[in-house]
Amino acid sequence: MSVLVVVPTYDERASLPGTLARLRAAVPDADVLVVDDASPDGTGELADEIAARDPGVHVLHRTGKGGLGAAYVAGFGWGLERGYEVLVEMDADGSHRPEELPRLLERLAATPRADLVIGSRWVPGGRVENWPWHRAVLSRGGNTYTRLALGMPVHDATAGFRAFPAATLRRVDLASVESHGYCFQVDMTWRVVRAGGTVAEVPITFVEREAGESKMSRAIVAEALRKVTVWGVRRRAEQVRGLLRRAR
Ligand SMILES: Nc1nc2c(ncn2[C@@H]2O[C@H](COP(=O)(O)OP(=O)(O)OP(=O)(O)O)[C@@H](O)[C@H]2O)c(=O)[nH]1
Ligand SMILES: [Mg+2]
Repeated sequence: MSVLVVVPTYDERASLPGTLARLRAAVPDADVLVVDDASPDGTGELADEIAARDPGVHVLHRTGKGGLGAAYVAGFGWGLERGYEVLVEMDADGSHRPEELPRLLERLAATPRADLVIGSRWVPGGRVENWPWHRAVLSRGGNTYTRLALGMPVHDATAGFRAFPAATLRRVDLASVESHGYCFQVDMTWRVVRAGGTVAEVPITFVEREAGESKMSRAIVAEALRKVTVWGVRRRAEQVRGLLRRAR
C-alpha cells in the first residue's frame, strides 16, 4: 500500500519538525506532503529544508491562506496524480499522534472493508488531552448535532486524522468541495456516506497543541453549523419527496 500523509500548515514552525520526525519514525514507508499556504512565519521554507534532507518529504506551496479544505483538496490532487493508494489527513500541531497512524492503516486494510477510516475522539477508547472544557463541549455538541441532522452513524465527523483509499477520493467530486474550516471534514464524511460508502472509526487520543496558535474561529464554527443545517434540511426534503412518490 503506497501511503501519502498530507499535512496542511499555516504558521506551524514550532510544531512541524517534531511532527514530521515522529511521523517518519512511526510510519517510515509513508511519504509526506506538507501543504503550506505561504505561512508568514516561514513554515514553508522550513519544510523545504526538511524535504531537501529527506526524499520521503515533499512540499506544496500555495500562494496565500486559503483554508484547510482547499489545502487538502490541492494535496489530494497532488497525491492522486502520482498514484498513491492511500491518502491520510493529519494536523501539523501535534494533536494527532503519528504513533497511532499504523492503527488507522491496519483498519483500512482489514475487513469488513472501509471506504474511510476516522481517528475518533468520541468512540469508546477515544480521548482528548489538555482540552479546555468548552472545546470538548463544542466538539461533542457539534458532532451530536451533525449525527442527528444528517442521520450518519459517525461519532466524530469533524475529526481531522483520517485515511482514505484513493478510490474513495476519486468517487467524490473533490473539485466541488467548498468547505473551508473543519466543516471540510463533515463535508467529506457526508460525501462518502451519500455515495454509499462505509465509515469506520478507530479510537485515538487527541492532544491539544503545545505550541503555536489555533486557527479555530467563530467563522469556522458558523460555517459548519450553517452547512450541516442546510444538508440536513435537504436530506429531510429528499426523504419527504421519496415518501410522496411511493404514496402515489
Ligand atoms: N495550508 C493551510 N493549513 C491550515 C490552514 N488553517 C489551518 N491549517 C492547518 O490545519 C491544521 C489544523 O489547524 P488548527 O489550527 O490546529 O485547528 P484546530 O485543530 O481546529 O484547532 P486547535 O488545534 O485548537 O488549534 C494545522 O496543521 C494548521 O496549521 C490554512 O488555511 N491553510
Ligand atoms: Mg489543531
